[in-house]
Amino acid sequence: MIKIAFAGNPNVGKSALINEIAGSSLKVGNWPGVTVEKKEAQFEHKGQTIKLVDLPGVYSLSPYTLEEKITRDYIINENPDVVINVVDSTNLDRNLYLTMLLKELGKPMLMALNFVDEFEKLNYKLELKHFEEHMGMQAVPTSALKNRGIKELLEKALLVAEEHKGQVHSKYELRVDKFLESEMKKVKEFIKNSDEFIPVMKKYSMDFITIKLLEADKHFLGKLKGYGINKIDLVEESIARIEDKFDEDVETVFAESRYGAVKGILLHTLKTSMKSRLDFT
Ligand code: GDP
Ligand code: K
Repeated sequence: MIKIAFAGNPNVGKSALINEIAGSSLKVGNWPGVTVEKKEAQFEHKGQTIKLVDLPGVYSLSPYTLEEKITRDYIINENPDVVINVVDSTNLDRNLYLTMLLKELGKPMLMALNFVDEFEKLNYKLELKHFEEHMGMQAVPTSALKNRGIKELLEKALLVAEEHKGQVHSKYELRVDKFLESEMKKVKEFIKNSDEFIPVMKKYSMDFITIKLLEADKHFLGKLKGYGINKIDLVEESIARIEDKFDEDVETVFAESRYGAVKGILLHTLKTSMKSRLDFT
């Protein structure tokens, strides 16, 4: 069975896309123990069983709101073969922050650039090839409303799944600030050489472990205690260097680095026309 999870901000068209792909096989229930709606579909396609899961719409992946916890835990624990990140293509600067967070989880990913019908009405242009290169994943323009790009989205998702067969984590490269990157490298070296981290690495991506350690994420540090891992001097030293350099806490530094990466990518790949700009002033 190929499991495909749909993740994105609220109202980006996740449900609509799943509806288009799955049609009558769609079932609506609740996530275990909570009243958050769960949409799932299972069907046969070219001799394979395909399962689609609609994750709750979220802006972030902290473990503190119910929706974010469901989305984050599903992706980490249930090992979907592909995560399709659905974005509103007319609102990329806002939507891609979550994309950066999803990438940190290190699962095979594909992007659905949804609302392409609206995107075209606005006369926006995206250099798709460059955008894909910078984002480090393939992206398919779709419109759930006009039934465009739907078949291609499913076919590409199956290819991404095939490419990553038998491996839990992808080898996607994160774009972060150069200084952060060098500090992350030191922490990664340490993790790779520590036996206690072997079971942790089976579950979490290297980027996720590293960033959560540097952010001193209370929730994640609590989980590490369960693996017998406590305070790590090398990490503390890295944290001190980052805070000293940026004069901000590490969580803020990483958040700004994600926004910076998104801004840089859009600056080089997205053109909003003069005409549409004038229309809105
Ligand atoms: P979800 O919260 O991500 O599941 O979003 P929904 O699937 O509920 O879609 C939110 C709204 O956007 C609904 O009114 C959809 O009909 C509409 N919608 C979804 N996809 C598209 C699209 O590609 N183009 C346009 N114009 N509307 C869309
Ligand atoms: K909705």
